[in-house]
Amino acid sequence: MSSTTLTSLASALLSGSVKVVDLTAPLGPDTPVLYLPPQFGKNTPKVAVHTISEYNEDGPFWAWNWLELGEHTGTHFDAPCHWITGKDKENNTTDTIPPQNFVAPVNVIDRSKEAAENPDYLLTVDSIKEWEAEHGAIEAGSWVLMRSDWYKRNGSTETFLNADENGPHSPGPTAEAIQYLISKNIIGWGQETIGTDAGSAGGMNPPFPAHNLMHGAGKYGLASLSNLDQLPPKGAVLIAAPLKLVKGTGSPVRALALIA
Ligand code: 23J
Ligand code: MN
Repeated sequence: MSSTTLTSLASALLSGSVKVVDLTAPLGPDTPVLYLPPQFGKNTPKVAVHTISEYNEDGPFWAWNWLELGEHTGTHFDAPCHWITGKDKENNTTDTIPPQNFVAPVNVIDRSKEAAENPDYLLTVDSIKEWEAEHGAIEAGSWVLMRSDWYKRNGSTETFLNADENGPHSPGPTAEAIQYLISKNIIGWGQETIGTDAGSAGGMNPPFPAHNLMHGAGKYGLASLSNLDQLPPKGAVLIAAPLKLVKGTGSPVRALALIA
């Protein structure tokens, strides 16, 4: 790569012709967290912020806090070791993933209309192929994100999880769609809902296919993304780096996109 590429990027950032879009939801005690029914075991806690000092007798000139925070909370990254299918993959933890993988091109499939009409909407292989016919092929090494505008519900756990007596209702991919994306050798799959899978995914084959299949292929996930309505279908660059947690299975991220 020539140095002029970076020089022109730097000046484009300064002039504002390249913009930075924040794809991150606010992270705090009100952040919705996943709820799994008892047959699936334990749940992750809500965020808690504990004050150490606040310019007082506990620290006269400074304020600082410590956090109680699940790895899979808010806008977050799923590492391959998160799922049993990815547990023996190379470089499958947040501290061993090559940093080159944290910056990549991004494809955004807008299915917000479909999700508004049907909260159980599932993205299919045919629907991805239609998108490719219109916008161009999904290239190896790129992210694929589904826009659903679901992030607009993240102010409340009830609207975000959207559960009734039959379980949660939120959009996501079919197992076949994930298989297709893996065949394209993408770097990862992400969406705006609480996790990378649909609300109905516990009953799919395999259960939670975005987790099972993507991580089994050594690939990554991004969940609870925001503001995907500000991205073009193609041409943006996604920056999403998890904390370098030792043996981490995932991590909250500040996900950013560069758009021109
Ligand atoms: C554990 C079990 C099921 C799911 C998840 C975690 C997530 O969505 C996650 O945050 O990885 S669906
Ligand atoms: Mn996760």
